[in-house]
Amino acid sequence: MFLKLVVCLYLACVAAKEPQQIYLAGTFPIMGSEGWQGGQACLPAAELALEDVNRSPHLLKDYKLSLTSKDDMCDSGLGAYALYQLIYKAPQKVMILSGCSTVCTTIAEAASQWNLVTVCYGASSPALSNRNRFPTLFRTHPSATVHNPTRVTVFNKYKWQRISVIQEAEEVFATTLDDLEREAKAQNIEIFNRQIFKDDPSAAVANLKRQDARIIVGLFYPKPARKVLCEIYKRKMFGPKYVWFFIGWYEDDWFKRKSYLEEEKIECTQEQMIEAAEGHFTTEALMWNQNTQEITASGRTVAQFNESLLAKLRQDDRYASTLARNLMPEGYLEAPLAYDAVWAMALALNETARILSAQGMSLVDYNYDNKAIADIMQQQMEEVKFLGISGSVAFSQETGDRMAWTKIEQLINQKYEVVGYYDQRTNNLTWNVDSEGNELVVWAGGKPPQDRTIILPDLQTVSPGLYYPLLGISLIGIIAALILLVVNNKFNYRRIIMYSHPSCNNLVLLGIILCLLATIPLGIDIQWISDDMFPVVCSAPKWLLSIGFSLGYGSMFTKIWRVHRIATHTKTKGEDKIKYIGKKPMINTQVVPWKLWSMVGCLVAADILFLALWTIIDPLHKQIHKFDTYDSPDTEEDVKYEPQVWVCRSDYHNIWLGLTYAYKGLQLILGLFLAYETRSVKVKQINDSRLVGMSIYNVAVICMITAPVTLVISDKPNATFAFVALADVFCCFLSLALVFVPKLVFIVRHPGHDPREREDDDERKKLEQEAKLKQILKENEELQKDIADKDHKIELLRKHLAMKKEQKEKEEREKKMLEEQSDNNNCRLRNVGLDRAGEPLTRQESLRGITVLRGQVPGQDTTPESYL
Ligand code: ABU
Repeated sequence: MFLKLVVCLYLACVAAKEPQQIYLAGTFPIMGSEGWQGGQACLPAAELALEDVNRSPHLLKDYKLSLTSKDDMCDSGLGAYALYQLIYKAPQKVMILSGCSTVCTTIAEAASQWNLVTVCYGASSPALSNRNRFPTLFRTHPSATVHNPTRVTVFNKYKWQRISVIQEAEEVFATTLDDLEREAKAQNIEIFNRQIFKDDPSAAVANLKRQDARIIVGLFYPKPARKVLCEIYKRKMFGPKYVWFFIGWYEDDWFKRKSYLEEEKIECTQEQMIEAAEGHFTTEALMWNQNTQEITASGRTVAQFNESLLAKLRQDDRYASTLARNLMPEGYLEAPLAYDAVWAMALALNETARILSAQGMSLVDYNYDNKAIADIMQQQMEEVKFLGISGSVAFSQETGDRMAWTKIEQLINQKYEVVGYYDQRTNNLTWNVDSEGNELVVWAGGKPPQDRTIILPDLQTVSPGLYYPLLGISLIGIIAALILLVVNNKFNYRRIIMYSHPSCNNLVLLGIILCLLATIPLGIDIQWISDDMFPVVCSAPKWLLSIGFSLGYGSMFTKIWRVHRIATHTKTKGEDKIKYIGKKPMINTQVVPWKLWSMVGCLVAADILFLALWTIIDPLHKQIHKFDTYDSPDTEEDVKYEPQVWVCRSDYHNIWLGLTYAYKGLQLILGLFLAYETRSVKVKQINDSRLVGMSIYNVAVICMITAPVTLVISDKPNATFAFVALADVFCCFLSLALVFVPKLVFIVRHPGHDPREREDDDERKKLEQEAKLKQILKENEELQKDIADKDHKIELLRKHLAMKKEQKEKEEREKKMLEEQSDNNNCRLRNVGLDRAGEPLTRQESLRGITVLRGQVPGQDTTPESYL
């Protein structure tokens, strides 16, 4: 009996022993205006947990767990201040409970210095998963990164590949987006636009619009979210073309509660906010155990917890009125996390107390310098595992994070409807459907929007209405040139062709054909050309026009050059080669064909060399020039058209072009000069030089206008083609008309009889007669000389005779005198003899008037002569 009494007294004594007070320090964001003010519902939930812990017979039975709390307003500065107050002010705190990410980051980093375990119920920042920086931190709130796999899975579901992001400048959101970027990249989804803002999101939203953002993830606290939504409304970034993803833990009426809109001076009306918010998606980690009837570790079901929480909230005047309208205070969603955070701390402390008790210590022995007890607490926290109001609670040793389900909601008719769930552990997206198997998601445009405006290339090619007529004209020109080529060779025996240097004209025609052929690749529809063939087709006009120009213009240039050479040469050295037809001078000289050919050959060779060097060193390739987009005429389709021009360019295109223009320009200018200089010169062997000169004028002027203009309009295929092809066709046709058509017309008009050819015969006869006359005159001259010689001789003879006669007469006179003196009879004999003969004396006269008297002296054989 006595023994029974002693035992009873002992038991009564023990029972009467007061439980030891241990304290938790807590910060709750309640009255702030920025960030998350989830303490409003989380503080009552934590208090509820404390009540349940203290009531529980299995937990901390020798202790009473109390909470000393302060409002940190989700402000890191205030949070730090609250921490120091709570730590430095008695009583001793064993653990810290904290809320939003901003404050949790500050507190958890500092608390480890006091060997304090921190548990955060409302911090989602992925930055908090860094065990090195936050070694004593645990949190019941899932990391915001749990939303990212969910988001990426939804992006994949709707084949959205180009995502934009707008975030408030807070570490929690920055780190969440870093993680989203990693997740997206792993799935080949591009986060192509990331906008950050601090207070005013207008510029950031404007940038999103400007950059054609369509699928946009917004990460911000509720207050900036309202500002963003108003900007969305102002910029009309809602409706069928846009999809917005917001954070899911905002209050259900965050976008339309009048008091918020008024307090925060939101520049949009409630109706506008509702209109802009309609259809947006939210992702949210499941913070409430979905089985509301399941009994949790605390002995409560989720439903009972909810009931008790609401009852507690209703006792608070601040929330009573809104609760009456079924509007929950901020943090209601996270309330189970706060409850489970306290419960987890209690469990860890309970185990720590058990361990300490075995070592003859208790929790009250803990102080900020007691690392040993702190380590036990830390270890026990890591091992906590229980079924909480928020679901299964356990902490990852590496990060202290929770794994959780996420739900996807859409605002349909101002109400959040759960449209799907995502299980991070199994990577499984469950998309809710109605009884007919249709997805619950509602699309404003009847179908999921595109992730970008579809920009369709509008390839600007030469319009067929322009191409085909010019192609037809070019082909006619080619046929005409071929006919003229035949005529030029078939009738090359005719003077009009023979003296026009037909072989040179053949080269002109060949050049014209090449130039006209260039029209084909110049305006061909390049979209049908394969990439391999593109450089060939795009460089073909350059080759054809260059070589064609060198052949055609080069031949004409060479002719004019020769005419100029002959003219200048004749002036200085060969006046005799100039003939006058009427008053016009005509140079008649030999034109050696090889000189013409070699010059044209040099020009063509230079061209081929230049083009070959261009092609080898810096080949032409496709370059796409894009222009400002324009809207599709069909407003229903989300399409814009982007005009594009495919051009043929080298890397150093302008240098090559400059060299080409310089070289060809020189030819053109020189051609012009020579044509002008030889405008009135006629060379018989180049009878068409003046027509060629006229052709050179035309070609030179047209080319000089066309070349610079094409540089300016090179991005306009129709204009460029029209300009180049017309100039090409015009030059070719003009050359044909000036140089060849007159010959053809002449031959047609004079099929067998060429008046100019008769002129030729007459001229030949005249020349022959002239030569004969010359010969006769020469002979005459020689004869004259002969006669003069002979006259001279006659004169000499006459004088000689006269002298002889005189001498003879003198001798006779002397003889007669002698005879008369000696013998008078002998003197008479002579006269008698002559008379007797009776023969008459013959009298003869020479051409020169000399009279010769001849007679026979009787008895003598000699016939004396007498000259008178
Ligand atoms: N669910 C509230 C999260 C608040 C924060 O991370 O700051």
